[in-house]
Amino acid sequence: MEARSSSAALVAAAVVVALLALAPEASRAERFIVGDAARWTWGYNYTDWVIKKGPFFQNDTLVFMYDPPNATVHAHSVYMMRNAADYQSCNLKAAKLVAGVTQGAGSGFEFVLRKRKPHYFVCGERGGIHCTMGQMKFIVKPKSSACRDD
Ligand SMILES: [Cu+2]
Repeated sequence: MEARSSSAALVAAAVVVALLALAPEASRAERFIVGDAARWTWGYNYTDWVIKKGPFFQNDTLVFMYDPPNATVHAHSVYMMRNAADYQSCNLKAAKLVAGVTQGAGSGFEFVLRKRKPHYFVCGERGGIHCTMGQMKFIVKPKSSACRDD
């Protein structure tokens, strides 16, 4: 009886140690609402937002929040540009749809930064006008999660 309960305690202790070992990795990834209170909208400077919020690390999550189109709200979306040139010129021809006009509703659309490459995010609405005139564009290049020690 005594031996059984102490081995159960050992197992419990081992589980706690295993969970503690996992916890830092999980809790270190951060979650960002793109634009904070402004959310994903026309006319906000997301390039400044990235400078203010960065650096970003691998496995951080970006949350894009925007209302679905209705009588009073313009549609927004999220596209990823293939390269810096397309990003600069807001050329959507080769862009990849990340989140459609209804996907930013509710708790928003979550994008996990899994790769350590530049991510060129833009809004693809109105043929690129939200990107050019509306400043709905930003670049994030996540650093290795191993570098997160601040
Ligand atoms: Cu837009």
